[in-house]
Amino acid sequence: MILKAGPHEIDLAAPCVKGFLNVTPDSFYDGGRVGHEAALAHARRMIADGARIIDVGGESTRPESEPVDEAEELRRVVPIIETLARDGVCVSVDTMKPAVMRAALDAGAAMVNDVRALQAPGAIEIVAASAAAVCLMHMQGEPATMQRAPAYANVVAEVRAFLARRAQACIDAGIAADRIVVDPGFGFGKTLAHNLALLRDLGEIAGLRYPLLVGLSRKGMLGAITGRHVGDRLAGSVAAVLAAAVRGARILRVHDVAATVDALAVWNAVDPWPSQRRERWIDQ
Ligand code: 9MG
Repeated sequence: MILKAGPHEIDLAAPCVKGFLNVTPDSFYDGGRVGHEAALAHARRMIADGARIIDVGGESTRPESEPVDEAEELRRVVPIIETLARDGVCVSVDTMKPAVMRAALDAGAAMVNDVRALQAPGAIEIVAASAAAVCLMHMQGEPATMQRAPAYANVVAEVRAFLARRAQACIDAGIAADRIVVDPGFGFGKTLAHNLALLRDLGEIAGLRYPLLVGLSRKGMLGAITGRHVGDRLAGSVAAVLAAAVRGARILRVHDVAATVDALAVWNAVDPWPSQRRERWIDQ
């Protein structure tokens, strides 16, 4: 399975890691050189640790987060994307805004990570007019309110059907299937029970046959299971990544690149991809 992302061809025969860089005030952003250099240093560290893709985001999508205006988001992400893309890094832009997608693609981004799955007017056309890959994520509701009362009749079936519809909309708009990635959106309008059902039955989503991306890193569901604060969720995150990988996840979006790459390498050495066992998970 090869993912085409601009000039990059990413071999997903074994799962790979997408490290993320939040250029937001609570992380690297200070509006000046210091923040810029620190963000670049962190991205380069993640690449050295084995990340295949760097996801750059300038607006938080955490529950209850406040929106950021377009000009500010552009100021945060474009200079970082330009520098990393010039260095040959496969850069993804994490944004919900079509204008930010367009500017990021012009700056060299090779992938768009959209928690709204390109549903904003104009978004799908912008990606279709480029050679970039896209990650289509499922979210119920809006970041500001999505965790207040999430509800589904059958979470796995509903998420799967949504992702199938959005992938088909992309294909209809001219985005080739080998540029499409799908993601169930852990924590985006989901209770712990919903998240666990999705993780348990992730093979259903992998069965769509698009590369499956999963973001579980240090999320609230791991805090709910372990009782640990976000800073102490590394072991839980690595365990969750392995549970996802064994069920067919091909791209793992994480904070902790080195630990995740090592865990995947050990697992892959024991149970090389694609194994008969994993194909069975997906076909179930
Ligand atoms: C931006 N963002 C936060 N969590 C995410 C997840 O699980 N997947 C994707 N694609 N993006 C996410």
